[in-house]
Amino acid sequence: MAKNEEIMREMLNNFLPQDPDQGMEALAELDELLMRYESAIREVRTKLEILNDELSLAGRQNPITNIISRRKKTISIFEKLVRQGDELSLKSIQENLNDVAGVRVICSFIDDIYKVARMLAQQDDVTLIEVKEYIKNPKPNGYRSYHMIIEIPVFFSNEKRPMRVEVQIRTVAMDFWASLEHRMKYKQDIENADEIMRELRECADTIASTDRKMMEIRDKIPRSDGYEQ
Ligand code: 0O2
Repeated sequence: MAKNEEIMREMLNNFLPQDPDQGMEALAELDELLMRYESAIREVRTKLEILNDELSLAGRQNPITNIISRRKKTISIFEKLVRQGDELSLKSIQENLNDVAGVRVICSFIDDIYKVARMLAQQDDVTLIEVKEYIKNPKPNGYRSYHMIIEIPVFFSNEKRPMRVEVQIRTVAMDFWASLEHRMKYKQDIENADEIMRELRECADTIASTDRKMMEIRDKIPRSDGYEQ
């Protein structure tokens, strides 16, 4: 049996009640919860798309170049709960995991990141739960990104549910770096790992100074549409 399947079986055994009827009910409830996270992702995407459209209608450059989203896979949800030493239950998923729903926003310039973050956080149905500022305080490996955990109400047929979404905002260059660096996470016995990490760290610094330089250059080029930067 494949390792993932084995882990999944073990986790489901712990998660599901022994009684088959109750087990089916628990699975249906898990499906429903996951559907709710997917709905929350759609809401956050729509908010971001509207902000971007509005800014582009006003004749200014779009702050957002791309939006990517994902709902964490069921096995990764269970694995993370086990890793954190948390109970395997629906309540535990909602209380202990902030990243079941994830939205990644890619911007052209560093100041766009803060603009988008501010605009999103100030909407009155958005509650800002946590910010991780990895741009001003990069991780030791060079990782840069602005992370927000937000809570938004999602309306279903019979209730309004607050749902948490992790929003990661970064520049195109930061995203390029993070995608390559992410490969290191799944390579345990890679040759020259120290050397690769040192090179990645150097690239992260180069990217950070290029991102800053690009803003400076942008500000020197007059806009042709008469709008301010
Ligand atoms: P994956 O595979 O992308 O889903 P928490 O989520 O709060 O329990 P943590 O690590 O404190 O855990 O949260 P943090 O620092 O906000 O990181 C959350 C996500 O940011 C990660 O999710 C990655 O997507 C991204 N990230 C954080 N640090 C790095 C890094 O050093 N390199 C890269 N490439 N991405 C990073 P996951 O679930 O760890 O990974």
